[in-house]
Amino acid sequence: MKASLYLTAPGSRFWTAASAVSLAQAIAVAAGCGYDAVEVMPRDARDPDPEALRAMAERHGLSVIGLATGYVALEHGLTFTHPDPEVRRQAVRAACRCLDSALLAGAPLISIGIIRGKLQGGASREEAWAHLVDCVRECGLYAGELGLTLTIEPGNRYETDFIHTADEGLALLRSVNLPSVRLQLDTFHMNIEEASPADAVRRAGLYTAHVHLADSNRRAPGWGHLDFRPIAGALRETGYAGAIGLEMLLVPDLEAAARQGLQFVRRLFG
Ligand code: LER
Ligand code: MN
Repeated sequence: MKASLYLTAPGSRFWTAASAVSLAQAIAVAAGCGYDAVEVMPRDARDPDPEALRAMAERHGLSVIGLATGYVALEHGLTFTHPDPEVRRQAVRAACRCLDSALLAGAPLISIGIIRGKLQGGASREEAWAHLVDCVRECGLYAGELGLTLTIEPGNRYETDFIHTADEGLALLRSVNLPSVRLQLDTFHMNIEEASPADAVRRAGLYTAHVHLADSNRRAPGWGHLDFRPIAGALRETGYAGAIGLEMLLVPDLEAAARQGLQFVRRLFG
C-alpha cells in the first residue's frame, strides 16, 4: 500500500497540513519517515514550479501523487458553482492549468474539493448543481486528454455546500459519465457526513481512485476517536489499490504527525 503525505506550499491559506517548514524540508522529512509519495496543495499552478516539485520529490525517491485545486477558491475566489459565468470560466481554466502542472509534476491526479464553492447569489441549488456538472465535465474531458484523473472529494458541510457524501459524489460521477472523473474518500469528512463510512466505501467500490486519512479531530490517525478498522476492511473488500494519503493537521509538529500517520497506516494495511 503506497502512502503519501499531504503538504501545503508555504504561505498557503489552506488550514490543514500547514507547516512552518519549506516544501523541500517537508519532502525530506516525508522521505525520512518512509513515505512513498507527497500530495501538494499549491498556492498557484506555478507555485511551486511543478517540475521543481517533481525534482525535489525524486531527489528523495518520492513521487508526487496529486495536486489539490483548493487554492483556486482559497487564493483566487473562483468556484465551479459561482453565479457569474465568467468566474466559473476562470475556475475551469485554473483547474485545467492545475492539470497541466500535475502532468509536469508527474502526478496522476488532481482533487476537486472546496473549488466546488458554496451556494450564493440567490442561485437555486439546481442551477448551481448544473454549473458544477458542466465545470467538472469540461475539466474531466481535459484530464482525459492528458491521461490524468480528476477526483471528486465529498467534503463536510462546513467547507462546501455541494457533495457531502459518497452517494452524492457518485451522483455527480453518473451525471458527468467520464472514466477520467473518479471519487476521493476522506475519513475526516466521512466521519462527519456518513452514517457508516465503511458502507460508503463499499458503495463507492472501484469508483474510488484516492483516499485521505485523518482522525476525527483531523489529527494523525490514532490521535482521535475514529475506528479505522471497518474502513480499512471495506477498502480491502472493494479491492482498492490506490494510495493512502495522510492529510492531517501537522501537529504537534510535521515529523511527529507524519511518523504517527505512517506507522498507523502500515499497521492497518500492512
Ligand atoms: C482536501 O483534500 C480536503 O480534505 C478539504 O478539507 C479541502 O478541500
Ligand atoms: Mn481530503
